[in-house]
Amino acid sequence: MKKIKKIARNILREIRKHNYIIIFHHVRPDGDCLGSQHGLKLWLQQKFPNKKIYAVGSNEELFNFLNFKFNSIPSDEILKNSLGIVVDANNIDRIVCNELLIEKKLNKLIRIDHHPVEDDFDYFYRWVDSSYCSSAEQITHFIYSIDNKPLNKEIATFLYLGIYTDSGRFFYDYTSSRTHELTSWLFSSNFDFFDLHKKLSKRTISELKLNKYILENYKTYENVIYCFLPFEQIQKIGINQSESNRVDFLANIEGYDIWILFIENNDKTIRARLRSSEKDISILAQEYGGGGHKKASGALLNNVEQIEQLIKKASKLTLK
Ligand SMILES: [Mn+2]
Repeated sequence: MKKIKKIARNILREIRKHNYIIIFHHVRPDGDCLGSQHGLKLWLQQKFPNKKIYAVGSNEELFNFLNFKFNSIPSDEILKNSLGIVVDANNIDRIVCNELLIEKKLNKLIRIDHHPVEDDFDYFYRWVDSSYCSSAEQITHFIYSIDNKPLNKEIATFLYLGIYTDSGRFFYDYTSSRTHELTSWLFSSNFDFFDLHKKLSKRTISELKLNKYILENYKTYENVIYCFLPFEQIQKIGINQSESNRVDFLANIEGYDIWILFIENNDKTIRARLRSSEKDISILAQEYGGGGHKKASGALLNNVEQIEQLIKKASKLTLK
């Protein structure tokens, strides 16, 4: 508790100094970066009604049933005087609206992230801690350490979205007693978690078709199970790129502790979604221009030939 108080003090000090705060999310958004961004935005707006809090970017149609309110890009004058907060992201090319950071230069920039990855930007302050299941858990902890009375329902919903989705519904091993304690506190706001669960569980016919394709076309190599999803298939099934990201269809098959989905892009490059139940696949992902968590990483391949190469390397990974 002592540590979080210190971190919160450091972040709060910078927030207090700035009248404008701009919160950024990462490319190909997910529940965690969006939930963190909008939960933090609404809380800051409530706590500091005289400040102007901006959420920049887009939810790209994701979780449209939630009321994401994005702001347009503020003027150069405002940008110059503002504090930027990057949530759930590290490298500059992973941040949406990064041109604001590269060209315009905000006054100061803070990174709040649970990815154990070094970044390549001149952050004024970093709170990077991979013991958190999600950035939303960090934001929740930050808020709780400042003010632990029940949140308003909308803020609780956003933060819970991030925790629930990034922890794999409290499945992954970085789900901790702290995760549950903070979630318990979120529940005290009486937000409608059941309604959210139902909406998050909805599946479409396109997803069913995608599942069918994967079930019919998966391959195995030693302990690796994988599937290649050609771009023309994605189009045929009628799903967008982010919906096609369903590596979980290959998860937890006995005898296969690594599962990978390869998704071909329009330009023939291939996004690889790597998962593992035991081994650290993040280093392999880094070799292929990606990274992420030990057991959940992403990479970008230049061509189909690299698939076989990556699979062979994956099969040789050992427990460390
Ligand atoms: Mn995350």
